[in-house]
Amino acid sequence: MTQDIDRARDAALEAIRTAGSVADLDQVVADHLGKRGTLATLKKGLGSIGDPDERKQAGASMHAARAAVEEAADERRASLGDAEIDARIADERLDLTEHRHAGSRGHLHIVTQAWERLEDVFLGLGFSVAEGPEVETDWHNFEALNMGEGHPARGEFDTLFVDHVPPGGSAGSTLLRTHTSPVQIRTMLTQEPPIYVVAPGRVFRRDTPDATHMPVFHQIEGLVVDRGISMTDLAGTIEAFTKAFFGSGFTSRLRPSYFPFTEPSAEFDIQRPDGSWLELGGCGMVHPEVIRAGGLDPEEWSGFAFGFGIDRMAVMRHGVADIRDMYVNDIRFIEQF
Ligand code: FA5
Repeated sequence: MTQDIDRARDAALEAIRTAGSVADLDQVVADHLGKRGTLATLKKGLGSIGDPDERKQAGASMHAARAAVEEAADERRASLGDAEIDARIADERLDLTEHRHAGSRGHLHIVTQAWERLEDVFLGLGFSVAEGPEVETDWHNFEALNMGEGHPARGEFDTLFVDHVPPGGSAGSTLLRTHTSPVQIRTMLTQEPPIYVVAPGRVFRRDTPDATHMPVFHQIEGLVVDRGISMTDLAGTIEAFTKAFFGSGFTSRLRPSYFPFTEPSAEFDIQRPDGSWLELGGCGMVHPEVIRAGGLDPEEWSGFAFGFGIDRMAVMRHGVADIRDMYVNDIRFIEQF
């Protein structure tokens, strides 16, 4: 009997050792220790051993065998469990590190790239870069640009005002610039003509974000003031820019429009190689009143100005469907450009 018990124990121990999973092990335990298992069946036979000493010895062997099998099963379960948990963790592991390229140094944002390329193209056409503040006075942003108080065109710019009253000024006279056009005034007031400048920068409007609008966006302004400047110079500059920036397959056109600070005024569109037209921005001959506000004599000096949205331009160049995509900072979007 004792030999049978030892054999059953060894068989159980071997099966435990080779069990490949916790489920296998459960089956092995059931087969050997369970109610109908090998050891249980032998245990039932203990009562039929006639000799008390032999029965006692067989009982002790049975006890030791079950203890050995249980202990071995517990150990194996622990190590199989650890291995399975490790395997499951490895299997279910999510790569939360979005930045996958070790050593990648990143790059400039799509709008910054467009901004810098625009500067490069205009520098190549002989322009220099001018700047102005983002927090502006009502005078530079509107008044000097021929939009006096109550001018209906002011309503087209949903203006964000700054809670600041300058010395000698009045409430509501400080604002976030609604366009880059005030840089025209600042440049004329500080530079002697001839003036050939572009002024890229951030502008602000109380616009609700949608596929083509942001409340904070970017424009680039162009201003030329010289002697004998005409609308032809404006059209020629726009055309040279269009070809340099978009490629030789692109062309441009001017359409009559209205801005208080230019006369005549135009919208300019570009034509893509597929023949479709896209509106890019506004332009025109600088209004004599604006030349005067810049401290210059409109009898002596004439000029043209233009302004367009850098964000819209980046959207067009890269075929981005929604302008907001450029500002949610999803690395999967940003990485593409
Ligand atoms: C102006 O801001 C004029 N200052 C442009 C100008 C300059 C005309 C010099 C004449 C001479 P407008 O409001 O149309 O014009 O804006 C110019 C461009 O800015 C638009 O064509 C568009 O490309 C861009 N833009 C306007 N609003 C938004 C917005 N909310 N989000 C993104 N881009 C915008």
